[in-house]
Amino acid sequence: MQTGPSHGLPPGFLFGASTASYQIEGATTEDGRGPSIWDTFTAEPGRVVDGSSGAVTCDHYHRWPEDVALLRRLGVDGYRFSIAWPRIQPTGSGPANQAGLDFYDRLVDALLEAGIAPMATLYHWDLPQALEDGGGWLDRGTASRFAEYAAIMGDLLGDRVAHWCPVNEPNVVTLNGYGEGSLAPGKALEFGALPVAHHLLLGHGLAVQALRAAGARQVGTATNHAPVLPLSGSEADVTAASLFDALWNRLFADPVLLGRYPDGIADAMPGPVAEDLLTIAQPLDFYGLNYYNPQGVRAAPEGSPVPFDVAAVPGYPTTDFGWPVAPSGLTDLLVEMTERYPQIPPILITENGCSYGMGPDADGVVDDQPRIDYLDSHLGAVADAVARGVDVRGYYCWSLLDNFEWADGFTQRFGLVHVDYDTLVRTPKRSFDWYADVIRAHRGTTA
Ligand code: GCO
Repeated sequence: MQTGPSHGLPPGFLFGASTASYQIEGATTEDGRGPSIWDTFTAEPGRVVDGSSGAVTCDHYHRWPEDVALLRRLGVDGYRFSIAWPRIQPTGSGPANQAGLDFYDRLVDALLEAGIAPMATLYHWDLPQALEDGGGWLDRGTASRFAEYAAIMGDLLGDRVAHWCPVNEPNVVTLNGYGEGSLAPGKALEFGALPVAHHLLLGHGLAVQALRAAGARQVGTATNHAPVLPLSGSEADVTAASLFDALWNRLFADPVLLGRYPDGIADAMPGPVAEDLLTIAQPLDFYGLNYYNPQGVRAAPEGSPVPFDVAAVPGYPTTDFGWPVAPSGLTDLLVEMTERYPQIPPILITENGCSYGMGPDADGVVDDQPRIDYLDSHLGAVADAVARGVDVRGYYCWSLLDNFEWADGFTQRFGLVHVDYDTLVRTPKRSFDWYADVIRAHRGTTA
């Protein structure tokens, strides 16, 4: 594992940071924004551990110039943000809301003026509630509405956004949003959620086509992937891990990269699956993947709704979120993806980061050395994968700002910048300065 200023990463390697609309923007009822499934979900008692929501969060909607200035100071090559569909189409269809278009138009121009390449995610989970009322991702029509929304954004930003990620983590939406219900829209359909995966994948393919038709430059993905490890060598655990790997990883990567579902899955999918797979398997300019940690799996007790239980892989230090710190898992994942999908396009790490809760000390310094260690080791893991022949072109740290962490509310802090949610004061952490130094050193050594 290489550490040091530039970690031995290749010339032209992109360093970035990531955020998402519902997690940082706030202003959820402003300028014509319609309600999303996360506005509904967070209003339901018990859904979010601290009872919070993204109603205000970082107030990025009003403070975006300050946040762009932070990105400029950080010196990133790229910035990944997401567009709130309910700001663009308040009910998920129909004419675009001009105030919503204007917000992202200004943000993108400010990023370009700062020399930062915008990476736009079209769907980072904030589905317009009106579409959920009509079936949401269980309904095939939502994939068509998504393509219409993609065309609107492609027409507006296609010539200025450098990278497009249509759908963020379709596996998390499927399994956690519709399968077991811990995330919006909070449905616990178990295997009944499989049509959601198909419609998200179909929406991805249709959106790629719409973005390309609008002149988009580089289109890819942002799928959460993890090495899946059986928690014992028992046949039951190995079988359970193989099933979870198929559902968490292959259910989404196989159709996009191979044009087919894993064995036994296609028959469970709705509609003209073979025809849809031709749409889903649009050629991509990059494969974006989000990595946090390997996933441990054991067989579930007899009679459980699904035959696997997931649990943290033991034997690693953990973040404040309890997630294993396993940089070698990132190297393993990148090598495995390249072996499983020999035609995979260049890879971008569209998310990687960690939750550590320290705030400003008496001197106003946020000493988050564990985050520095985490980022250092994971950049080294990327360099190790590159040294083993994997074509990784960039790394986007999750996240620029502390922000609303979904069902965990404000209890987890992933930011390079600390946010005081009472005053909304931003305080760059030591990891912010460290990352800025890494980026400068890399440019210096590879200019
Ligand atoms: C995800 C989402 C992010 C999360 C981050 C930490 O990967 O779940 O893309 O929105 O906030 O990953 O959980």
